[in-house]
Amino acid sequence: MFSKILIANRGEIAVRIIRACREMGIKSVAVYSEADRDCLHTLLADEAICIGPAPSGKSYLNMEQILAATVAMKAEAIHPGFGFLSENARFAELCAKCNITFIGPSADIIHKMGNKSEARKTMMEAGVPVVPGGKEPVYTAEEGKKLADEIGYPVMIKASSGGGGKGMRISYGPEDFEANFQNAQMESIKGFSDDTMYIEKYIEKPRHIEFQIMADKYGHVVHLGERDCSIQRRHQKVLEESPSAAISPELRARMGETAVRAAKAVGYENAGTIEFLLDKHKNFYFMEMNTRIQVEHPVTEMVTGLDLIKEQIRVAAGEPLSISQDDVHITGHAIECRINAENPAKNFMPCPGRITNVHVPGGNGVRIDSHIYNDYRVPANYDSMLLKLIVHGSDRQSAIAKMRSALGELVIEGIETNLDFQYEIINNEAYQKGETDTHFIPTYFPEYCKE
Ligand code: MV4
Repeated sequence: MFSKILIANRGEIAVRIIRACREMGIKSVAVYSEADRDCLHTLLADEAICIGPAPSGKSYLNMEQILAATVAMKAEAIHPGFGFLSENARFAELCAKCNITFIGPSADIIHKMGNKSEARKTMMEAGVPVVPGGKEPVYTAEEGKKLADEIGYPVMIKASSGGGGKGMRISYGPEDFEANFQNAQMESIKGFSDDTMYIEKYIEKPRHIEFQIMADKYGHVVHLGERDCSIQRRHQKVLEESPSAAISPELRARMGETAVRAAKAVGYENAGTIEFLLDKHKNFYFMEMNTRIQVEHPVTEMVTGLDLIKEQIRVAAGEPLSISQDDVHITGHAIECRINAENPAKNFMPCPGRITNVHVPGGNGVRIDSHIYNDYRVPANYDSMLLKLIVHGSDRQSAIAKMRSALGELVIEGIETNLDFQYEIINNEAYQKGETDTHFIPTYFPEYCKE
């Protein structure tokens, strides 16, 4: 086992990883930017080292600086968390070259899955159902239109390097295809320096269902059930839960087996997520694979009883998985609400500033993952997520009741947050009935979706 791990991240997830290290008897090293001297991860780690100025590009994304810090602090491994360098194949490669263990899959796999059209092709060849559409990428509107005419409208035009809805357009018919293709491709060239596009059938009002998988170095792969992440605003997840209200044990078994097959097809190692779209007829289609631990991993931890960060560290150190598929049991229901420093009344504009007072809920089945504290100043340089409130109940209804109660107790003063918006979602009748798809927020909260 490692004796020291450097955490190449900040905030809530860095704190989460420090705690896992401490429980495992592993020393933790925090890295921090000049804006994060007083951030909880900096204060909580066994050691901390400044890696540069506030802008991410000069600190949390500065590969050379982070590798130099790892060598200087004599850490044997780096946990990248999510965001920042977590899905950067070049960084994983550099770690390998420096003889530092990157806690995640190999650079090869990160690279392969980062290319969405290649991932799609790999999955098709492995017999994993993908959204109907082309097998090969396209580079011109002319090629794209030919394919779209074959698939049948509406179609989704997607950038191969895309993510977070960037470089993505719907085309409803041949008359609007070219303009949408050009716009999507231009966005992709600007954002990702890549003109590679692919075309899929447009799935109307799908659910976003993702399966957590975990794999070791010996070819063992397990799935840990699904998370329903359909409630999103502008491609940002707002609330996640496990299990999904839409999935029967039979469907879970089939989708889970598919997720395991997808992971095995690429020789996957460490934690990963297979994203599916689930249509109204309960057909499921592979969409993307995320090669990192995700923000919403706690809901899976609550219903499986596993610690995914510890498991990541163990398999990265060469230990076999601590569980087989038969040991995985989904118990009860978990929901996570992301509490962000943003103002719903002002188009969810980020609202950094000083937190004057925090009071967090507690009790049976209530978990808080956060880095905030009284008098903490939220810097403007980074993501606005402040706190994840996660509850675990015996079933969906009791988890909803627990979340409503916990949200009511949570107090964050001094800055604007989306706490009231989360409360409105939990109290929404359609939400309570489990009627959630990717259009949930625009459908029930149109006032929050004005441009
Ligand atoms: C789709 C889709 C419908 N059909 N692809 C949005 C982000 C990107 N990762 C993929 N996305 C979608 N792809 C096809 N063929 C609908 C979406 C989509 C969506 C997906 C998951 C969660 C929220 C969403 C909101 C709008 C659109």
